Amino acid sequence: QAQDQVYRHAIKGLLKERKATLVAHYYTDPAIQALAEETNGIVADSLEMARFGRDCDADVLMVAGVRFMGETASILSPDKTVLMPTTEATCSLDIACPIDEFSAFCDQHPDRVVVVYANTSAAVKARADWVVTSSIALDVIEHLQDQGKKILWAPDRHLGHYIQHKTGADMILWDAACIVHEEFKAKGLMDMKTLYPDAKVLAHPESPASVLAMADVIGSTSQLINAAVELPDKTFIVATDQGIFYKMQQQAPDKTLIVAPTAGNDASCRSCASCPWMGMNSLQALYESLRDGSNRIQVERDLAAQAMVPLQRMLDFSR
Ligand code: CIZ
Ligand code: SF4
Repeated sequence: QAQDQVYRHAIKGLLKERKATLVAHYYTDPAIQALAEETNGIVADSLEMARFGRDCDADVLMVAGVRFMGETASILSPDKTVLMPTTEATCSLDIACPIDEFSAFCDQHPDRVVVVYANTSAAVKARADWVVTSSIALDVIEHLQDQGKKILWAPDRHLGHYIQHKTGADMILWDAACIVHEEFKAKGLMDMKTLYPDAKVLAHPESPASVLAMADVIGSTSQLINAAVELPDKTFIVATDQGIFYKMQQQAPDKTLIVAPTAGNDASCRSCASCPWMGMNSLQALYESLRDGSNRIQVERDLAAQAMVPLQRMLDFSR
């Protein structure tokens, strides 16, 4: 705790000195989210992180999150130095969608518009027609559906399935999942609802269909936070990474927030609603990266230019 105070103080000094802005995801350590807020940075979902990073006036962006978020920042802000507390923080969706296999899959379906989730490598984005985040995925697919397009969706199959179910769009799905959301269990949720009969269920669409079927609100991180604030209910069971509770409780201080159950017992719970890669963003790692200018993220120029096309489409669409 005392050590944390030392890091917090040192990080604040270095952010000023380096003209750096801290951009943190909702799933990172609350201590890092608080620092971002106290230093005119931002705590946000991946779409807002990208936009804020691009538009803010800083020489250095310190991106606390997972690797694709640093890559996106680098692509959108070529004139800023992008650092991360760690370059080891990846994502099970990114891992499960390697560019060679993905590109071959796209080649097999030349008649389809390629839509990829933001949680992918720069190379996968460069192969796509559209990039989307969970906050705008439904709107983009509806827009493409209105134009009569057939869609190839990657990588999250739960989110893809949810959108397909909701819109009836013609979609084929890549087969990958988020190790955190995949662990939420309908059976456990059922039991929890009998314990809290008045609670409303808020779920991220990366959760399995059986969990989504029990949800009162399905949405991206920012949409779930808004729901907790705006709905009149007092108690919410929340199926997404626990990191979100920092911001959700701050915005909805009078609400009771409960983490949705993961696998039935601790032994079989791999992530327990807490992303191991997001968890690598420690105060110490952040401090050292900022002090040394280490863990710089740079996307090669030609690749960045290609990935920029579907990213720009996303940003223009969401405006
Ligand atoms: O699960 C993730 O990594 C999310 C929700 C990313 C995002 O879009 O903010
Ligand atoms: Fe990837 Fe899931 Fe972690 Fe988000 S929470 S970074 S989707 S593994």
